[in-house]
Amino acid sequence: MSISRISYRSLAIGAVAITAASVMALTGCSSSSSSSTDAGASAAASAEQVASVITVTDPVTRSTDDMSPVSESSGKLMTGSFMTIANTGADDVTLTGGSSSLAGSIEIHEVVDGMMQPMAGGLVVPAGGSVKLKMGGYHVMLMDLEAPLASGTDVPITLEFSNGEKVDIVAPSREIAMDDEQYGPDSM
Ligand SMILES: [Cu+2]
Repeated sequence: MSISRISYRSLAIGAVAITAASVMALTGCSSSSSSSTDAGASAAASAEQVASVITVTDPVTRSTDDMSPVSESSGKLMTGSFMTIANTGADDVTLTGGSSSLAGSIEIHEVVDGMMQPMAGGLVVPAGGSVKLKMGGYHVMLMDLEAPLASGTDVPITLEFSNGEKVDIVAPSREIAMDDEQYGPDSM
């Protein structure tokens, strides 16, 4: 059993106890019910927090050009975002999807035999390990771009993980060759 599960359980018990106290205060004639309600609300908010085990480094997005793939259904451009995702937790965590204000939707892709395809089960980030997303490998696919993506654009992305964690990143766009394995800040 992990430490985080123990703390969740104790938080949940605390929230129940405070809720009961609030009900008693409301049903009685006490004038201090407002402070009890505030305590219950903050305890509930704490119980909803997710232990943070995911870190994302060196995010970057490929700016679009005439090599960029186009959605057959919508006719809109798509492009990939690349980064390194690390998991400091004791359990594997899966990148399941995400969203971006610049894209209609987001998919998690892998490249098999030179063809990219969605990963139905998401991308597993192993406990205590990391996964590098890169050209020709795993990537976050920004589907149905609202507009062509010029180099130097800040691309906001929210990544969603199987442990309930949501990570907001900015993956600035830059020109990346289709066969470029070097895309990090050091190679600019
Ligand atoms: Cu893709």
